[in-house]
Amino acid sequence: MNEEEKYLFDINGYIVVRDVLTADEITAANAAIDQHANRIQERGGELSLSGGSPALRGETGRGDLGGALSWEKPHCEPFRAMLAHPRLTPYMHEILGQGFRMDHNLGIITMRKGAEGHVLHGSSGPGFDPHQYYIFQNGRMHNGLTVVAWQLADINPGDGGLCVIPGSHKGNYPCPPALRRGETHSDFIKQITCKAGDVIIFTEAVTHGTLPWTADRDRRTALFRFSPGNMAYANNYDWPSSMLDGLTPEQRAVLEPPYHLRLDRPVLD
Ligand SMILES: O=C(O)CCC(=O)C(=O)O
Repeated sequence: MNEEEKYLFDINGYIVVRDVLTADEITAANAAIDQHANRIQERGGELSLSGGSPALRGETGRGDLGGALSWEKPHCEPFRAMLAHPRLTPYMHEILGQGFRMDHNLGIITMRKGAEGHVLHGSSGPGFDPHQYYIFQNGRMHNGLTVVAWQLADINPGDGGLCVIPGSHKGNYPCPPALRRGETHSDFIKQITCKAGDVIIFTEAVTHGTLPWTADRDRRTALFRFSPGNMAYANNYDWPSSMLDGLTPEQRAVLEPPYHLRLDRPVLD
């Protein structure tokens, strides 16, 4: 992570790393999703994410697809390769520190044309959230829960998808409810555009959400959440053997439970 990227992450709370996946890798990941498309669960009713906001309303819910790290070979492989990807590891070391770990299991987000958005949320002020934070101390940043979102389809201006209020990870006042619902000051809400193969990394402290999906092509994002190696947000890190079997030592290192580096925690090169 170079000085320019550190600067951008520090002021915005997110960064886009371009062209991480090759065309073949994108094709393989999408083929794996196609193969399991009958397991996509579209949110509706109480699981709706738009909070009744007219600005975020849609005709369908967001599609969620889990379990990809346990899928049969070759379909698990494109996603397992994202766990400890050599292009991403230097960013994770800078943002989360050595020994970083997967905190929440991988979730694939799909959105069809007309899918609703998601109310903005984030964990900056007024209180300090000891699991999801952004602080800068002793010449470097320290982050709690951090999202790594792999894009498997293009996201062009106006399509919708992930949006953030840049810089809000340093906010001290609560985000006003109407702003969280996308109903006021929408010029401060930035849609993050990218190409298939790009990766967006953002701190859970930055206020973020989802804009309704308007493109004919489906949105497809493989979303991981990572924490520093000493801590956990989620209450489960007893990963099933179907997920662990056949992993490389590097991929397995990222699935270690939380504990101190000093206790022989495996560290990626
Ligand atoms: O649409 C996105 O990428 C944001 C998802 C999100 O913030 C969440 O699921 O909590």
